[in-house]
Amino acid sequence: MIGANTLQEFVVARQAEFAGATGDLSRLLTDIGTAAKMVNRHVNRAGLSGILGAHTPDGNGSTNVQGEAQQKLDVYADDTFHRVLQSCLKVGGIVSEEQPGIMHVDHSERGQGKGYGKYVVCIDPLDGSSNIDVNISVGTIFGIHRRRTPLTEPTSMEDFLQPAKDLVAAGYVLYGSSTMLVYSTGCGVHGFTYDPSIGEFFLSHPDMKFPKQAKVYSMNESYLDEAVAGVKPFIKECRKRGLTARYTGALVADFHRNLINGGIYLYPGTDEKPGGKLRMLYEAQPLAFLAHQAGGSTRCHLHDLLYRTPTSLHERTPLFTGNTSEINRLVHSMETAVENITS
Ligand code: P6P
Repeated sequence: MIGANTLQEFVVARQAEFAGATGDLSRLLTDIGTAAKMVNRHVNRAGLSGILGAHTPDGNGSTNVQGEAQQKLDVYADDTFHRVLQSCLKVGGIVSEEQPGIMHVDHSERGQGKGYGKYVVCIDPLDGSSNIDVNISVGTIFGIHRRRTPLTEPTSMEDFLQPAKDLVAAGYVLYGSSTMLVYSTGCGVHGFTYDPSIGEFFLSHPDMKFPKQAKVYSMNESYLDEAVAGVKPFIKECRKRGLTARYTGALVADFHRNLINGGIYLYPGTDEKPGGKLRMLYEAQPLAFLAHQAGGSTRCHLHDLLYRTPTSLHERTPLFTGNTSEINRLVHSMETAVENITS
């Protein structure tokens, strides 16, 4: 892609490869890049700009729809992405980890043309926010679906409750030692590194693929004993095979490292929480889409997560994602464990 070095240049240049592309998705992806720059500025100076710590609107803490304590940066990131996406004529509705329901975006209210945009966005504005106060990486995860309902109507559940295989685009922003935006529109996975001195994302990782060999497994091993059958023997086998354990408490950071170095991320269901912790719409599904595009695989226990249709906006799911060879080993271990239990 000669000359397409910035995110905007690259997105527009690749748009030409889609027959009938109108530029709407390119505009939406560019707007997400803009919101990421705004959030990045605050994440990088959180300690200086009084934006660390819990969100206390009335002197008390606040919790999101998940019942999780909200950090100030959670609220800032959610507000920022909402504000930018709301002004994008291509967006008809938004579902966010930080909001209970669908946020409809009616452009006719602001005299900006008729009705609602043709895309919906599912977003975790700031994933791993408990890492903020201790200066460890955090991230944003997003998925974009084409609406299924008429654009003259407000967005509805069926616009959002779609399988990951039907995503139009997905990606993440990693606010780490450097800030990166990684996305796919179904034609490979491409990574861009932010240069704050210029205020642009530059193409740094074209066509990202999982390496053939995995080096890492990522799991909070305090849950190992209660994990679904087959996970524990798999982890023991990983250790024997010399895989290194790395777990940051931020899904985006663990996924990104495993995409570059080769690895598998596991957040299984347990006896107490069979549905696991992570959310389908704005954590598991976008990463499943990216993993597939990068030659990897994703399972929610034994099922291929790409084909699972969510039944609610904040549905949780067990999540195993990474190198296909590791996913296949894990699935074999879980199937064997089930056979042993039932035989
Ligand atoms: P635990 C962050 O809250 C998150 O959603 C993921 O980013 C992360 O991988 C996981 O939960 C951490 O959960 O239970 O290990 O603290």
